[in-house]
Parts: sequence; structure tokens; C-alpha cells
Amino acid sequence: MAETIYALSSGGLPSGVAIIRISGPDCHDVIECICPEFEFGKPIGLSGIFDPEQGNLVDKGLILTFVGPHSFTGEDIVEFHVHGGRAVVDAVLALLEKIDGLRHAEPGEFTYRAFENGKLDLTQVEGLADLIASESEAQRKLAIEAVGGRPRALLEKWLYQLVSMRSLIEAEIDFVDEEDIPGSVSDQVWSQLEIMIGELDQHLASVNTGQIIKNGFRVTLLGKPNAGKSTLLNCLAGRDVAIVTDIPGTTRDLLEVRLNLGGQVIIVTDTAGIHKTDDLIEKEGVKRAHQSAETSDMTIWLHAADDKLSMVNDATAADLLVISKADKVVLIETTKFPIDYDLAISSLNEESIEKLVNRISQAAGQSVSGSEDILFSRQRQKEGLLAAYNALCKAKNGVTEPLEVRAENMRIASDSLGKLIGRVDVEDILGRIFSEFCVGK
Ligand SMILES: Nc1nc2c(ncn2[C@@H]2O[C@H](COP(=O)(O)OP(=O)(O)OP(=O)(O)O)[C@@H](O)[C@H]2O)c(=O)[nH]1
Ligand SMILES: [Mg+2]
Repeated sequence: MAETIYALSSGGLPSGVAIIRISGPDCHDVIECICPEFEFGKPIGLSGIFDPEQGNLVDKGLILTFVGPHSFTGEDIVEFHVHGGRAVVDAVLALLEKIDGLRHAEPGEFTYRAFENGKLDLTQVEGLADLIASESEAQRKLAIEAVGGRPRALLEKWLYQLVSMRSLIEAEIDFVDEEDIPGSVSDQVWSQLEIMIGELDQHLASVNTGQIIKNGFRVTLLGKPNAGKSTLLNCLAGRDVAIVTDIPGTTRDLLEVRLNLGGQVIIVTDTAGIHKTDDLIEKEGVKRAHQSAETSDMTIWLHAADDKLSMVNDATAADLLVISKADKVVLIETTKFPIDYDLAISSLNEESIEKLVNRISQAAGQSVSGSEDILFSRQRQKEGLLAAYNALCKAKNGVTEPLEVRAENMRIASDSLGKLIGRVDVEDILGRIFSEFCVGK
């Protein structure tokens, strides 16, 4: 029988209210022991919490009980909503620690029990982890769809369809010698399979957008040394994140800032100035700058307005060509700069920075357009969908192969999809998924 676990489920202390949650078979005894005025099974009520040894009142709070299996974990659950003082929470936790059969929960253990008891599938567990970690509106929307079970429902539909398709093929294999079977039963399977492959393809195509929402829209600032990249980073962050000097080559490492623009997480990376150098450290910095550019969703090349030297080739490959230090020359509106640029900015001119922020925000928004239909955003999910897609394509295209081989490929696809909801052979990935949770969830 499972042990009864407890933990503080609400956030940092002190707080107005703190929630201590208990799950497991001993909930009834816990209530009897420390809340004798309350009756387990009553959904909610105000009650004193007493130290059973001394008989004194520890705190007074709301008690909620959920009788299993109608609870988050599927087990009996009690929640104490107590005053959020550190000493109050410590005292209540100390009471629980003394009760036989109770132990403190591990990170994610409540959710693990919900999964074990079939309350949540793995896509819902992942959604929950994402919801708790969400920083932007777009991330929240994506995560709540997963918690609500849309990916699970779709995967279950596909699994159901695959089972029925496979049974039709099995039937044809079994009755292959009987002459009165009209036509080929499995013919209808291949057209159904084609539809499923199309659906998988569509969801695979949207995983990248899901990943941008989940991991953030990545913007890399590039340019020659002294172009004003670090100054721009500081302007965007609204604080002094990067060291700024007039010495070329100040920045060597990559420096990241997370912004929340237009409901999306944007990660801006400042880089070392790109130029030819024999200095080992600078060389490494330039290499990292290029690597960051390659993995970004948007690159911005800064070219200082007072830099009369020619542009570096990389500039033209950037998504946005920005003239920086525009205050140094009378550039905005009046003179036309000798190169085609998208925007001119100056760290001394807030309005110009605002314009750049709008351009970034616009690009980020475009990168996730149509995101309402995105159900999958994790690498694990992408790999599972892709494995299923490949196996189904093999099954469909293997027209010269025996039916048994084609049916086997469909089974492989089922297994890949089953892994995504946690139905088959997932011991190895459980640890990774549940390690994302904090204690109390
Ligand atoms: N007048 C003016 N000076 C600026 C502006 N932006 C940056 N600077 C100055 O230009 C110099 C270089 O700025 P940084 O932000 O360190 O340039 P960087 O591109 O990060 O340089 P590295 O890290 O060496 O590659 C500093 O002295 C800044 O104060 C601007 O918009 N206007
Ligand atoms: Mg710099």
C-alpha cells in the first residue's frame, strides 16, 4: 500500500495563506489526530489544528478533503490552508512528521501518483510541468491545452484507429485462403492510414512552432566590435546586464536576457564583436557568436552609424540590418545612409529602441501564428510522432511486402504513440519528466 505523503504545495513564505497537502491512505487518521473538530470526507470547513501531545492550538485554517479516487492523485487528499507564516508552516509540518506512516513528498510525487492512478497521462503531466513553468501568455495557452487533454485525446484516437486497422489486416491474413472473401479487406485500411499519416505530418510541422513558444523566440545581436550590441542589450533588459566600454572586444561570452514581449518569451543574446583576430579568447567568442546566430529564430546585425568601414558579409544574412548610434550622425529622416538598412536606433533615443522592440515582437508573433492548433511542443513528443510517422509510411508504401510485415510496422507506430501517453515501456523517461517538478506538486 502506498505511503501517505505531505508537502507544502504553495510558494515562498511568508505569504497570506500557505497550502499543505497530504495524499494517501492515512488522510483519515491525520484529520482525526490533529483536527479532531473536523470530519474527514466533509469537503471544506474551518477548523483548529491541534498538537495531539500538548493539546494546544497550532493554527486555525480551512481544511479541504477529497475522497479518492475523486482527487488529483486518485488517493484521499487533505489540504490545510493555514496562515502563511514560516513558523506556522514549520509547526504544521512538524506535527505531520510525527504521525506514523507519513513522510515528506519527493519533487513531483503528487503528480506521479496522479499518473500512476490513471488520472493524468504523460502529455498531461508534461503540460502541468509547462503550466507551472510558464512565463508568457503563449506558454500558458499551450500548456493548458495539454493539461486539458487535447494531445491525449488525439493520441488515443490514433491508437484506437490503429488497433482497428490492424485487426482488419489480421482478419485478412487469417482468411487469405478462403475464396469467398469479397475483394481485399485491407484496401480500406491503406486509405485510412493515408489520412492518419497526413494528420501526423501536420502535427509534426507545428512542433517547431510549439518549441518556439515553449523555449522562447531566440534573437541574436551581431555586429563588429563596438557596434553597440551590449548597450542595446542593456536597453532591452532595462538594467545593466552587460559590460559596456569603448574598448573594442569587450564582450567575449554569450549573454542572455529573457523578455516578455506581446505575451511571448523572447531570449536576446549579446555576442562578441565579429572580426578577424588571432586572439584565442576573441576567436572563441566569434565562434560562439556564429553558433548562437545559427540556432536563433532572428538575427539582428548592428552597424554603427559612424563606422565608415565596409560592412561584413554576415550583415546581409541577418534578418534585420540596424544602424546603431544614429545620434552620432544626422541620419534619421535627413541623410540617406549608403547602405540599405531596416531601422536606425540610438541608445539615447527611447523611441527608436521602441521601434526595434516592435519589430522583434512582430517577428516573434509571426513565428507562432496559427498556434491554436499546436498540441505538441516537446522534443520527446516530436521524436515519438516522427517514429510513428516513419513506421506508418513504411506500412503504407510496402505494397510488395507481406501483410504481416506491414502490420508489424503499424504495431511499431502504435508503440511510439503509446509511449507519448505513457502506456508502454516508459520507465526510462519517467525520471526525466518528473524531475521537472518542485516538491508539493
Ligand atoms: N553615442 C552613442 N554611443 C553608443 C551607443 N551605443 C553604444 N555606444 C557606445 O559605444 C561603445 C561600445 O558600446 P558596446 O555596447 O560596448 O558595443 P559592443 O558592440 O557590445 O562592443 P563589443 O562588446 O566590443 O563587441 C560604448 O562606449 C558605448 O557607450 C549609441 O547609441 N550612441
Ligand atoms: Mg559588447
